[in-house]
Amino acid sequence: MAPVAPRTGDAVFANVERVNAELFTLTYGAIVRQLLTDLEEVEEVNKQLDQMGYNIGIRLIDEFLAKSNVTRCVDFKETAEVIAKVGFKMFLGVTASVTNWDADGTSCSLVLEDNPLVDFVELPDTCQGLYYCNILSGVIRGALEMVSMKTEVTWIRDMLRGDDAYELRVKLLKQVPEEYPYKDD
Ligand code: MYR
Repeated sequence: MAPVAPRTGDAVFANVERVNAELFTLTYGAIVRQLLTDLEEVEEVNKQLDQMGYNIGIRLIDEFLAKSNVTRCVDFKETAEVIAKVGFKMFLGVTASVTNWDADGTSCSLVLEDNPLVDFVELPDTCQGLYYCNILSGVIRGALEMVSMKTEVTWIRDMLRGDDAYELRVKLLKQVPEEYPYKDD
């Protein structure tokens, strides 16, 4: 019998990460399914997923800033790149492309070719109108609000609805200037 070769640390870690990712994906699916059962209306499920994401986003920003060492972005264009390349990588394990900027640089699209949230997912016809990944729009909205940016985040394309990619539109509505905490005398 061939001896059992010990797996290297890297191989074990990669396996643990894969299992964690699958567990995360399946858990998210179970949450969506439960919301569909409890709330019945797909519109209500969309709202609830967005709100859950927002609640996560307002907390997750601290972890993001602490772990990423990202400093203040010079403008919204840099912020969008940071979300797409650093934020998505950190929390979803994938990156997004930033495209379709509007003329004044306050609206852009984040396009995901690969979306781990939808592995194993197939939506039945009864779920028409569901934005399955709506938690993500809420996360981005919540996280940005904590760094003084009010945004509107909406889905433009969704592969679960037959589109060719996942595309989120992020629109900067208002940048609240941070207050200087001390009074000048
Ligand atoms: C700043 O200018 O203060 C830095 C702003 C960086 C904001 C980054 C927000 C990260 C959001 C992560 C979203 C992950 C979605 C899965």
